Amino acid sequence: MDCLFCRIMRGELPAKKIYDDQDIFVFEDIRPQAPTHVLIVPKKHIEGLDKASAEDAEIIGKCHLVAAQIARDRDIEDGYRTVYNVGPGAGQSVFHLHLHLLGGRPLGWPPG
Ligand code: DGP
Repeated sequence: MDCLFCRIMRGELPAKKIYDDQDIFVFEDIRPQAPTHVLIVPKKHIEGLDKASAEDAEIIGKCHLVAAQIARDRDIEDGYRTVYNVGPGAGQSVFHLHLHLLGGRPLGWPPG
């Protein structure tokens, strides 16, 4: 499939891999917005949270648990954020579901 993140996961494009299992691939964001900024990506091609269905519930939950484990490993549990940008109005630019994990600096609220 001609999808940027599918191509990264197939190894056709380079990325700094953090974690890989049968369901999930994690790599460093190419334009980090915080000292930790990684993308947690289900291997299943789902275009975005708005396109997910009940059968995707487990993988969506697993993405969050992987995020929590990475935050633990990186010792950023003082404060981190997980984010799905959904739709162009929220800044979604890659239409393959991905959870942002941001941390390692103070995070303001509300986000922009
Ligand atoms: P979003 O805007 O929510 O769709 O997030 C897409 C993120 O993907 C954005 O933070 C930048 C990142 N990104 C885009 N292209 C690449 C790439 O080729 N490699 C990596 N590692 N990250 C990318």
